[in-house]
Amino acid sequence: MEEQDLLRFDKTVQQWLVDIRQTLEKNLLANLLISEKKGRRDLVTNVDKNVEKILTEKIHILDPKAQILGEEGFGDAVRTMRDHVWFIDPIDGTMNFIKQRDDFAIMLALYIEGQGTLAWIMDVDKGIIYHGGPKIGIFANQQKLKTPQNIRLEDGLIEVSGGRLLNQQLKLVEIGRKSLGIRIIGSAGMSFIKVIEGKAVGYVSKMQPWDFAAAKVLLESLKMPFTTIDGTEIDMLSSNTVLTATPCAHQEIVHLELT
Ligand code: 2AM
Ligand code: CA
Ligand code: CA
Ligand code: CA
Repeated sequence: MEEQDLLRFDKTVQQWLVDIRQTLEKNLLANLLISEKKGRRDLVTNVDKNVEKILTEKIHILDPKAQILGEEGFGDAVRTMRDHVWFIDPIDGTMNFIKQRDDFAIMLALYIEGQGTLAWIMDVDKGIIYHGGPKIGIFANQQKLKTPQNIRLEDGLIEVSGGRLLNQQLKLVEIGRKSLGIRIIGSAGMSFIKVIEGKAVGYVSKMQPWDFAAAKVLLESLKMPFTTIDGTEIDMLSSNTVLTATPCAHQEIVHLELT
């Protein structure tokens, strides 16, 4: 895609997000319809579904030939990364959305021929959109972002997933011990934002493609390693234990020996 088309797509999607946020604000106190997916800790609301429906319809108009992979199933059964593939996580951090009304995100990404091309993560509560791509740079709203400082694991806070920690995953516990402290937000998107802003040294969690697709574009564009926890390449069409961190901390974590 030419730079002017990238910029046009970037601007268009940002405006969608601004509009959705405004609608959400107006209706936030209205009735939420909550249902269980795989259990009482895995919930979905009518807002998750509506946001995905709206975004899917808009993408169909903006980019008619694209395939869409969305968490709530309004897109396509995507089996190949050829051509244009969009990823949608309509509400990331649904539990936070339900219980706190903050620390949740809306995430979108566009991959072309398997290459991360454009991405958006909106911190809905703060109204900040982290967006861009390798060709146009990465921004927090209008502000251009730089690569975070390359600090060591020992010198930073590590973001992890609460579910994995409760399962007492050994490597996670060890990573936590080596760091300055563990942080759990309950939204993959919000944890990725901490890494993008250089407030956390890294983030590790098992996730689905819509959980990590946008962050992979943004963080790799900022020259941050983004791999599986073993340091191998991520498969965009299956779940992965994802590790992103400063280059220094990434090496430390990949080579961590369990004692
Ligand atoms: P979600 O809110 O979009 O489902 C903390 O729960 C983080 O892990 C959230 O970003 C959440 O995304 C994600 N997650 C991935 N799989 C999950 C699952 N099975 N149950 C709950 N959260 C999940
Ligand atoms: Ca979910
Ligand atoms: Ca998610
Ligand atoms: Ca979600």
